[in-house]
Amino acid sequence: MLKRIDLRGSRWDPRDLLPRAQLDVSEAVERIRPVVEAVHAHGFRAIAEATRTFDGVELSRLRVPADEIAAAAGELDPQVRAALLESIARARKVHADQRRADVTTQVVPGGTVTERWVPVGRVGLYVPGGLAMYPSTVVMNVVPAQIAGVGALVVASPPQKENGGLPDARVLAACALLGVDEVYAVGGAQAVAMLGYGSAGRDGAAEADGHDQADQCAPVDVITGPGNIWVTAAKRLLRGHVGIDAEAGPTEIAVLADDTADPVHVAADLISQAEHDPLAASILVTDAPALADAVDAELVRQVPATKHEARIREALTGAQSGVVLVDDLEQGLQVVDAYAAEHLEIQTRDARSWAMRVRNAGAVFVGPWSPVSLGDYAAGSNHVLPTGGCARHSSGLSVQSFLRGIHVVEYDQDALRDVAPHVVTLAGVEDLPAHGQAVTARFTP
Ligand code: HSO
Ligand code: ZN
Repeated sequence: MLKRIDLRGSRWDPRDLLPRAQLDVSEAVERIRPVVEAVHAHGFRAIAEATRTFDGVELSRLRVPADEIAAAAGELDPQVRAALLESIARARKVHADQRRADVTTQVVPGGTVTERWVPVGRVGLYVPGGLAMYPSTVVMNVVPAQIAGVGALVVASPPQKENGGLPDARVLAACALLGVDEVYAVGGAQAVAMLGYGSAGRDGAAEADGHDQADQCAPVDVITGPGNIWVTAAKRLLRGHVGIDAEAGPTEIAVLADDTADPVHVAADLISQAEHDPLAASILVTDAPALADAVDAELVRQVPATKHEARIREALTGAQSGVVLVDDLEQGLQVVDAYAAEHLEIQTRDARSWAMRVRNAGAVFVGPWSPVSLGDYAAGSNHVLPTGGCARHSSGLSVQSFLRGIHVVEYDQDALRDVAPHVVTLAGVEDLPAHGQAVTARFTP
């Protein structure tokens, strides 16, 4: 079922052999620009208008009442509740250890630089409604923000006609379990614009429409969370005005395996991420041709039994998926490093030591008992990870994503006097003598 790429004995650059799906966001940016500008200008009036047009819902207010959020948690299936609570507890445990301490470096006697890690003031999390509705993603975004200590955390999610114009009940329940009580029933580009600019508007239209203080969404400093192409486009448009997380592309799994891997497991794992999206990439890199054959046979056996067979088949047979045959695991490591997968499984002898040599991957899953879907839900790790090769330069979502490092510089008179000649010299080299004078003025009577 998987296309085969044979790199044995070859000197080809493996990067040329694994195409990635491309999404054209720039065109979508032009389409949503008027919506974003209208929300900036008119606030609530424009949000309500866009919601009428795109969601077919008449919004009388934006904010979801607290009792509706509590009710959604109350009605949650007990098994789902227990699973979400376990996922939250494990994620909290891992993310709590990520919190960086402030560090003071004594540069010279009397001269220090302290790096303070300061949480972002207000964070907006966009949660999609409809098809790609993942309560687990609410957990993965909210937990690191809360542990970072952000001042406020608000959620925006599209109103659902079936839920009386409220966001999806499972989204509301996840918010309740996480202690998030500021939730807005707004979706799409208008939600991103509302998070970035607030709902008050600048021209009084919102006020004239009766949009009162209690219903207002104040602007946030950072927006995170997945979304469709319109949401992604709106985030791209607002980047700079607010902080934005990485753009999420179709999900990816690469498996580096040798002849000890179990083809049943490997096939199941390749299928698991293909289930997300017809554009998802599933890649097996192996030095064992017999394993490649066995995995393929397993795919042929397992795929017809899957619930989302059509999109799984499309993903597995797409240009972005395949088996790469390599001479040995050393070459395999080069291939997976060049690919820089969002998720990388190592199913080999001595898996841990191979895993520790990986340079580029969003997250690495080691050995036969650590499948990617464990990480998607309940390993404690974060599942918001860099896709499209961005693992070469970026990390997944973490506590760090919601902190800023501020350098606090404190020198005393002697420490400044000592270094003054060097400052003057460098200021001279850059033809900025006033910089040097700002130091020397302190020592000239
Ligand atoms: N594998 C997805 C996350 C996810 N899986 C959510 C299931 N629900 C991207 O890491
Ligand atoms: Zn997944």
